[in-house]
Amino acid sequence: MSGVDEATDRRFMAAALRLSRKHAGLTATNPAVGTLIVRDDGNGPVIVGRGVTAVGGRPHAEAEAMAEAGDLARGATAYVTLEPCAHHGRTPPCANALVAAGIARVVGAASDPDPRVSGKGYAILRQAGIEVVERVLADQAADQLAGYLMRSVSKRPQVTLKLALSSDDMIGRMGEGQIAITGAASRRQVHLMRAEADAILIGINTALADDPELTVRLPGLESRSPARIVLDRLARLDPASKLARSAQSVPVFVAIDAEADAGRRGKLEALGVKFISTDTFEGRIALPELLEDLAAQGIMDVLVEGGAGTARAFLEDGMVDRLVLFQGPQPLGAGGIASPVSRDHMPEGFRLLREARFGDDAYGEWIRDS
Ligand code: AOF
Ligand code: ZN
Repeated sequence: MSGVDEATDRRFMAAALRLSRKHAGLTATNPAVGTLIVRDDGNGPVIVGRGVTAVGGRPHAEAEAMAEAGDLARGATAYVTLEPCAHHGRTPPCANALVAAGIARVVGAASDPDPRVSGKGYAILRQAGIEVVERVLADQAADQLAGYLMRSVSKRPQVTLKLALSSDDMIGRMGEGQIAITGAASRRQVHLMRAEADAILIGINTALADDPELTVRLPGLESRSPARIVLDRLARLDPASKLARSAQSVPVFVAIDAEADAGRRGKLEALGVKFISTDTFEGRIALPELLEDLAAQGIMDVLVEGGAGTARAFLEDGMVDRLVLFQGPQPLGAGGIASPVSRDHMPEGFRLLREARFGDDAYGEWIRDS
């Protein structure tokens, strides 16, 4: 398939990137990768193998795709969203497996910063005489793999801060708990974001005021709820809360410090709640250290869902990488809690990545230029 035009390569890479999202949020500690094996026997290109990184991270995407392609892999092109691995981990290196299967051409999107792989994966392929094209839809791949790349390079997860704003840039009303600001279409989108994250994080004030469940409640995706983390220095989470009561089915981690009361801890522990011991600084959990800890456990993508205090803490510490705003059409007016950010008040260094509409709500996504 030499001499394939660039548009065809981009088309199949786009398909491989879409495919890779299938297991986003399910592959930690590994990145969610996609692979397509495509061959052209004279009648145009045909997909003969599809693979995504398996749930739990192994087998890798390439192995899954080649298993489907079988002998049809010989002479075919492999589209890989991440440089194929070069190391003997718990599975043999994908680069060697591609060579052994007789793949003729490999088209890659993102390079792998993992020092065991970086550059070596592509080198193995080239040494075996395989034609390699790198960086096809590289920006799109870097966007999708942002959490993995962030963890590999900066040793912390990517933090996405999501806020729902009223038309007058408020995020709620004092003492009123959960109130509807955005509509059903936005809600579904938020649940999809949850499904693709490794963890959802909130502050104890939101946990006490709203009693949220923070699970994925989309038909067919109910099993995709990620772990839930509460910043709760003193272990004040109510044992009768939805979070604590559902800890057996979806993990709940409470980030505490040394002052947390042993009795409170015991009650939560009996319900299956787990604890993360953290350092505090001026009465606040040290976020950089907590994030480092989460990264060390393999977490790549953290979705911060509020409230105002937690959002502000992450922003002030410079720990927000991606900002997502859902803005409803109605004002909240007097008594509203002002959002720490809005369309017109973006923290410095953020640029608009995409905009959309969900029902009556406006959606905007900004990322920090590193
Ligand atoms: C691939 N294809 O689908 C993924 C890759 O612990 P291991 O042995 O599974 O290796 C983990 C590393 O493999 C991870 O850090 C990253 O470099 C790569 N992930 N590689 O060829 C895949 N998920
Ligand atoms: Zn691999």
